Amino acid sequence: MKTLLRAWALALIVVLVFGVLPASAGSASRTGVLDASDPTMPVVLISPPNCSGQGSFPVHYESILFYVSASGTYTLDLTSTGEFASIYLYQGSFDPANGMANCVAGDNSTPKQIVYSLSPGTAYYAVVFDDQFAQAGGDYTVQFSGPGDILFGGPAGCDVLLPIPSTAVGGAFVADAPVYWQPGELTNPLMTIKAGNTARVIGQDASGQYYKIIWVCDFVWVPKATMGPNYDAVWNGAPLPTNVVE
Ligand SMILES: [Ca+2]
Repeated sequence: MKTLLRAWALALIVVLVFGVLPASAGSASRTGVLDASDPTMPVVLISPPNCSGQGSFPVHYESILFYVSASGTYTLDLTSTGEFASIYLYQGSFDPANGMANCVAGDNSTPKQIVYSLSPGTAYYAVVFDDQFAQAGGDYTVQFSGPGDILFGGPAGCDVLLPIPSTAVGGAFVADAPVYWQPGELTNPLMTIKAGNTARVIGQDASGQYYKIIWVCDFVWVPKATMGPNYDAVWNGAPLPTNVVE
């Protein structure tokens, strides 16, 4: 697993630092298994191609975080054991308890396919769920294709694999944040984190102008003015760290 994460991280670095596109330009696929070990969310009802409302029936799901390297129309094709699974697309962030928020597309018809216009610098979540009452699960494959590269940010929650200092505090983006590899060194092509997302804040730089945060399984920097406290139930508006880190 760690090797896979490193490979993804390396692909991101190659693209962002060197502007080089991976060999698999324009298409990529992810496979998975939905079963009782997966988390559940209240089902979001679908009127293809839209999400139409969140119900209460708990369904097992897996979320696939991905980015694209070029603007344009992308296609997500879902195949699964006996067509047991259906798919949602979330833009910017994904909160399973608040499933209508940011749900920009969904399909439960056959074939299961989402066609949507995507942009670089935005996080997308392809959420595959068990669309059967029995919740018996099965195997699935999502095939991604489009004009740019598809970059996987790793499984949701991969930040737990990074060494997180005990002083880290959850913060929330109050404005769209340009991402820096180092203080003063913008990512190129520019990566932007949209207002409303949340991230762990590690500390600030010596100049006091940037926060160091964890984002997509890596440490990056954002302008301090783009972040504020996270007022959720976990962080409850805790002040962001003022310690200087490198
Ligand atoms: Ca699973």
